[in-house]
Parts: sequence; structure tokens; C-alpha cells
Amino acid sequence: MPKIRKVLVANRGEIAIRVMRTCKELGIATVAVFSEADRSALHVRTADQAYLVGPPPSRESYLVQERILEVAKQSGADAIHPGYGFLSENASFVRACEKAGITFIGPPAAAMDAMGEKTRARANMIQAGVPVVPGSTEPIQTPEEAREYAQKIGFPIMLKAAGGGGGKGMRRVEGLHDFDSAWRSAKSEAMSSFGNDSVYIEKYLEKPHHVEIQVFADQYGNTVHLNERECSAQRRHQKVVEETPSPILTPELRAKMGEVAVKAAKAVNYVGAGTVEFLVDVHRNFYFLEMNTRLQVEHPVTEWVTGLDLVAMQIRAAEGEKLPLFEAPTPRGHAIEVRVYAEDPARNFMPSPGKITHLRVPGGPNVRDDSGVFAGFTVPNFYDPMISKLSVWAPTRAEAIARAKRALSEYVVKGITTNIRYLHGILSHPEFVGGDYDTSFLTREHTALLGSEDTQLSEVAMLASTLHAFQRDQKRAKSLPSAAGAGDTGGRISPWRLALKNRRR
Ligand code: MV4
Repeated sequence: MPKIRKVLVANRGEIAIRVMRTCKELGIATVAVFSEADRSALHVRTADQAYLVGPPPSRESYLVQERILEVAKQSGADAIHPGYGFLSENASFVRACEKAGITFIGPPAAAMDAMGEKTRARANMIQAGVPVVPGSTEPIQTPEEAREYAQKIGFPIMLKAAGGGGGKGMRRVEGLHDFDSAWRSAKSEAMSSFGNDSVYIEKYLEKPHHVEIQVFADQYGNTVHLNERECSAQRRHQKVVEETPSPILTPELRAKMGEVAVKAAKAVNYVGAGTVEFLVDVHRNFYFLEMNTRLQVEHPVTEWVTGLDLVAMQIRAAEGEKLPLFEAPTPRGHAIEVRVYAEDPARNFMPSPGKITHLRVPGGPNVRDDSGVFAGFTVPNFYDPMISKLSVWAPTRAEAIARAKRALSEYVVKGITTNIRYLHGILSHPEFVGGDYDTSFLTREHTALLGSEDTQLSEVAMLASTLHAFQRDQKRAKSLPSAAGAGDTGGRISPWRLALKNRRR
């Protein structure tokens, strides 16, 4: 199999840069694609070559398969890395790459097909002997049939869209009394999200953990797992904090879940990096939820504790190299990732795009910042508002939490609002520190995590004292026109400089 010499990265932001960094280390040339909103983006500057693919909306740029393939041919790229999101789990794009003679750095289309639809994935997993959440394998056709099935397995149940995951078209049903409205809304949301209104039923699991296993396979069927990531800190099905090892896993449970994840990947002839998601209940039973057939946002925590470069492994697997490891590496130390978003937690996490006027990025020992932005960059409002992933490593979980908080306290982003304080709040919350937080944590502790009245009041107090110092200094400046420190302002000191000079912390 020929070596890959030039990779087109069909993505933007931090993940495009992440992929290009490894390419450079491997001596592989890189091609960026960008939309009109991303002309000055960092991924464009990072690549050896860059091509405009269309207007800002991703439907008209990053998602246009024909255009991306055209750029691949024009630039002489022999492979495409899709990153995550966009075309990364699109089986028809994988087939189009194959037809065009370009290597898709990812799993085969058939593996994506086998895992894409939830009911099909469940049927495939049952066949393979992988435990799935108890429920139906086929979509349920009529509300009568559904009610009957629900009564058979017992309430509460979950109605889920067959078409796809991510919490869309999902409804908890307590009993017969709220069945009909849940049925209707699940169906209509499934239709608008996936263009498919099929719905099936699962037993509802109370307060589950979301634990996922990273798997990796070469083209010859050699498959390993690379341990888990605890991803229970989510809000509205968006992960906010991820860590590994999971504080709730024992070595025995890790080995068991890893073995099942490998079984799942082998059952669909998986190749490359993939993630098998599980729900873990209060009794520590685990159930297959879905498989993500791509490199994930949170892959850095796995890289921290295994020492592996997952992107390099993806490229090697795509080139047809044999997997160099045949059993799971023992996790070394602890890693935590927090996702920094351009959003305002106080305004219901509304996206806060705009120009970054000042930026200080954390550093120091065992701190990694995967970012797609820089000072002067305007965060577009067309895409996901995640601006960086901050990840840290330390020998123990407690030290990793302390390090992540220290790194967050160094982070300065001005011009836009971010969730940095909110992230600090999560890492300080006793439930997070205790390690047994489930998927209800962020929603349940929403108010506490928004910052106590105390911190809000202290902000007001700080503003008031700055204003007070400013007014006082203005008075002084008037009565003493040649105040000390003047000179460079033509005899008058800037009131701002005086206010800052006199401010006491
Ligand atoms: C569930 C569940 C409880 N019981 N299924 C949410 C996203 C989708 N991928 C699956 N999800 C859930 N499925 C049953 N049968 C609870 C969730 C869930 C959840 C799962 C993972 C991470 C965060 C979550 C937050 C709320 C609910």
C-alpha cells in the first residue's frame, strides 16, 4: 500500500489544526479548505495550501462533497481526513472518496452503515452478543403497539428516534397518562432531525453514567481498546468535561467493557479509531448505546494516559500498516479535558461570537490547549462555538483537577464571553470532586454552577470600586494638572491609567 504524502483536512477550527500538526510531524503535506467566514482562520494559516470552498453556511461549504473532492484532486491530495462532525460519519462521502481514488482516513462505509441507524446498530450488537439497553429492536409502528410494549417492559420508558442519536427525538415516558403527547413529539422531532419518524422503545435507566471506550483497528481485523473516557458531565447532550480513567470503573469493569467494545467493533469489521458509547447504571451494569465512527473531540485525554498519537495511528491504519499493539495499554495517571465555548452561561449559554481582542492561553507542565483561535480573530456565528479544548495530565485525579483549575485561571479571553468560570465551577463542585457524578449532574446543579450570588456581588463591588477610584482620580487630575506620571500625555495623565494604578486588589 502506498504511503500518504498529502492530506486534505475537510474541517475547520481546532480539529483541523490538530490533524495538520501530526501530518507535519510525519512529513505529510497538508491542504486546508475554508468558507468565506474562515478566510483568516488559523487552520488556513497552518496548512501548506488552502482552498476556498464556499459561502459561510456549512451546507454550502464544508458539507459540499463534490467541492471537497474537486479540491482534493486539484491539490494532489491522496487522502482526506474528515475530523469530527461535517462529513466524518457520512457513508456516501466515503464511497465518493473511494470512487475518486482518494483514501478516506476513517472506517469503511459499511461499518458506518452498520452503526448509523440506532435500531440497526442495536440488532447488530444483539447478534454479536453485546448487551444493549432492554427494549425493541424494530421501530414500533402504531401508538397502540407501543403502549402495549411499554406496559410489557414497565414504565418509565424512553422513546427514541431510530434515525440517529444525540438526544434528538428522545422522550421519557412516566406512564400511560403522558404516553400520547410523548409519542407525538418524539415522532415529529425525529422527522425534523433525521427525516425519518421511526421511533423505538427502551427501558429508562435512572441517572446513568456515560462511559465510552476508545477502540482502534487495523485493516487486518486486529482490534484493541484504549480504555475509557468518563463523559457524564454534559448539558443538553453536549459534553463539557471529560476525563480518563473514569472514577467509577474498576480494573475488572474496564477489562470487561473493553472486551465488549472490541467485540462490537469486530462485529462491523471496523477499521481505524472509533468509540463505543455505553450507559452504566447504578448497579454498574453497562449497555451499548451507540458507536461513533470517527475521531472524537475528547480524544486528547486518551492520548495523555496512553502516550499514543491517535491521528498518527489513523494515518498508519489508512496506509495499511499493521496495528503495533495487541492489548490495551494500562492507563498511566489521569487526564481531564474541558471545552472552552464562546457562550454566555448567564444567558442560557447563548453563543457569543465576535472578535477576540485579547488572548492569553494557559501553559506550564502537562497542559495542552487545542485551539482554533488567536487574538484578533472573529469567531464566526455559523459554526460550533467551541474555541478550544484545554486538557491536562497529572499522576492522580486530585492533582489533575488542581492543574486544570490552575490552567483555567490563567486563561484570558477578551472581546467575547466564554464559559471559563463555569468550567472552573464544575471542577470545584463537591460532586465532581467526589467522582461519582452521573448524566444528571450539570442539569441538577445548574443554579449552583452559574456562580453564587457572592461572586456576582463581588463583581459588582469590584466595578464600583474601580468607578470610585476613577472619579476620585479625575477630581485629582483636575486640581493637579501636572500629576506624577504625566509627561507622556502632554501634562495630563489618563484617568484610566490613574484608576488602574490606584486600584487595590
Ligand atoms: C438513555 C437514558 C436513560 N435511559 N436511554 C441521551 C443521548 C443519547 N445518546 C442517549 N441518552 C440517554 N439515553 C435510556 N434507556 C439517558 C440518556 C441521557 C444521557 C446519556 C448520555 C449522556 C448524557 C445524557 C443526559 C441525559 C440523558
